[in-house]
Amino acid sequence: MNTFKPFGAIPSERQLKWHKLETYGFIHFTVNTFTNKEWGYGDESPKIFNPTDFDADQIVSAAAAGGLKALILTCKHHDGFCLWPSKFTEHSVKNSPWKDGKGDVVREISDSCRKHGLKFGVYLSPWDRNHADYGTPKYIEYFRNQLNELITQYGELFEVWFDGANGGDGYYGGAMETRNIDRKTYYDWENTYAIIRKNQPNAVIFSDGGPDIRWVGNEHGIAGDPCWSTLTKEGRYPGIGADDTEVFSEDTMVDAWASDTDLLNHGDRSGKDWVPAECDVSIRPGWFYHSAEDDKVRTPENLFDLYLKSVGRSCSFLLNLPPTPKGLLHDNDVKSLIGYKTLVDKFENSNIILNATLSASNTKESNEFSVENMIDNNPETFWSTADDGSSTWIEIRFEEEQEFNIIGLREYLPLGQRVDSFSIDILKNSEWKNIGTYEAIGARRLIETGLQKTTAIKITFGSQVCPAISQVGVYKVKL
Ligand code: FUL
Repeated sequence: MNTFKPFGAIPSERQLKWHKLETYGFIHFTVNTFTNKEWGYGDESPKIFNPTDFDADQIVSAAAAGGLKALILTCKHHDGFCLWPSKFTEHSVKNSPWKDGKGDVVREISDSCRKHGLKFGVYLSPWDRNHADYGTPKYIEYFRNQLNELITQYGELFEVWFDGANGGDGYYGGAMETRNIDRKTYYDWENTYAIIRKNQPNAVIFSDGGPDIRWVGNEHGIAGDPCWSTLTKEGRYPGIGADDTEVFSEDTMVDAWASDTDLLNHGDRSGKDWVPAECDVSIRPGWFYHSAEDDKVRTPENLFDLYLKSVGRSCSFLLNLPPTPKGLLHDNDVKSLIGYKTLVDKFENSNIILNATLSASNTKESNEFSVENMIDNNPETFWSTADDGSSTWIEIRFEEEQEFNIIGLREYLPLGQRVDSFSIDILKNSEWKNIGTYEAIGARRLIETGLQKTTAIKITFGSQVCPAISQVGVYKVKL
């Protein structure tokens, strides 16, 4: 529709689809759910995996009620136990008493996701503390065989998730030793990614090194301010930030990436590639279910705050929901999730932009790029100005004084992240008063301005090329 030249790195088709999801969930479920651990050593008997009331629909419908658009399941965590009956190992559900060894958690969750209109993704831990061959080329064959099963047998996937924790002590078929691998070369990532590209061209691949989606550098669900969607991918791979001599453990794993976390948290404005961040966090302190944490479930208010600090900083919000040993989500988690969705809905419904009159410093050519494009609810249309890259602005005027505490903006992503900075002014006693200056917009920017009262808001953009703004909103929520 336009004659624009994109600015800097731009997203791929699969990344554009992913950007639309914004919030989705993680399901951490494995032998750890039954041993009350976070990381299994790999020596757990498959017999302990026996969820008495497993109900994929209860889990998926709760996620849907929380507004989540997709789920990623830990098909295999570091302990190596497979939630599907893989042909390539005995260490799976086929040797557990659950459904007499005929069950398949991956099948049930993926089917239920489709039934409830959610997309489905897989977590396959590259590290396997159970497998005797871990550390040798034979394990890579095994790992790829498993990847192949997951990407060919469970329908379309939206995301494939690779953890950076690779190597350390484990059971390893009885060897009970520490095995370290060269994270850069061992998995031959380029050829491993190629298997996914061939079978699941729409799936984004996640790791702390990209290639499509990057880790945000912490497990608290909080993106940096600003958080650019760009970064240079060259030389990056899962586990890149980790010190190779580091032996991972449950306690040190997050700190292990310390050297790289700042870059992941903020991105790089001059990065050559589009690699947006995903903010993962659990609804409870642990990734797996522990009954001792039943009263430590995040509140709806806390989840909404994380939404503002993830989706509102141009990233996705990946919220973990761990099933209990019964194979269900706990009531406390479900309640919180529904409360959170109510807050998100209230926020969206508080947008008063349709009561306003919009104007701008100038508008590019015809009506095709008019200010109305920012309030038409159509992500494919946008406002833009003459191509001079100087500072440009929009004005939002109300007939009567209005209260607000959040300003929202979206850029039209196919043209790249064009805006460097923007500042917000409000009209006070006939004069403009600045209430803040910020960097980066991207997929969605939500700015908490503190409670403001005014009849007019002016947003001035600083950019090297004309901006392409697809949405503006003015909201008032209880924070
Ligand atoms: C980490 C893992 O080690 C945790 O157990 C969890 O799966 C989290 C999402 O990623 O790196």
